Amino acid sequence: MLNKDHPRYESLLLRHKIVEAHKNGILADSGMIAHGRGETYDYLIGEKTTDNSINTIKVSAAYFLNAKRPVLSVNGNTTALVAEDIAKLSKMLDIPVEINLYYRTDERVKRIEEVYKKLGVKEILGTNDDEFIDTPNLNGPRSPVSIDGISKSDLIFIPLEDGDRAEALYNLGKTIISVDLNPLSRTAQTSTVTIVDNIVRAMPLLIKYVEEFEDYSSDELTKMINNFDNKVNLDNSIRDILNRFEL
Ligand code: PTJ
Repeated sequence: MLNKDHPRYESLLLRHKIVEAHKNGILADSGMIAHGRGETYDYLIGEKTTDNSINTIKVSAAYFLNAKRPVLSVNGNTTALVAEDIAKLSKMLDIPVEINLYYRTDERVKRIEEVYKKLGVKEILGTNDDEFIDTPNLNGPRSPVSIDGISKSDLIFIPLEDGDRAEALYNLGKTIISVDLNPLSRTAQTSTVTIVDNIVRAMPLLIKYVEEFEDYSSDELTKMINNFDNKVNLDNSIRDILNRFEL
């Protein structure tokens, strides 16, 4: 039983979600380790969304609204923590959710599919009955993607993963928006836009800014996008961590 007065209640609540998702066959065993890594970086950034990340989330909203075929790629950790927000964004923008797992088993795919079905997501791709195609220049379990989803998309949202997928998709000319508390990860370093924040804080803000910018013209959105530089964003994120060590 979680005590709401506990000074680290929020953090314990997230751990509880992670443990429950593991028991329910949604989270990979390694998902627990990945969560712990995320917690460490969250501690270093002060467990709050920085001003720099608010700007990055605004730019991400502009990218989503300007894209033709965005896809929300989900794994076990994302589903454990923010399935409701993913479903909300999918419905708001009328875009698919695609299941793409590193530790892929038919059983886990089925469990994750059930979560999004229950939340009313219309188009769930990457399921066991989908048609797949390999991502060029990418080996491993994340390479096969849905022919109707990631393969044809122009923007892919890839939260909470590290590896070579972001780079392989970026090299195909796609816009990659990642969420990763570790600004030094390969995914963070090779994305078009990297939101260095906890996904549980970033998702509600992303939804808020998508709603807020819905009536912006394409020119206004493009201006926001053109003023953004991910290298500067990542440098700022690292500086935010370093500043916390100044005595
Ligand atoms: O569900 P599967 O089979 O696809 O497996 C998913 C995991 C997460 C196990 C797999 O992709 C993996 O091993 O990922 P990594 O290499 O541990 O990378 C996960 C990244 O997400 C790390 O850089 C963490 O810092 C980051 N991260 C973890 N939790 C959060 C986070 N970033 C933002 N918010 C979080 N809550």
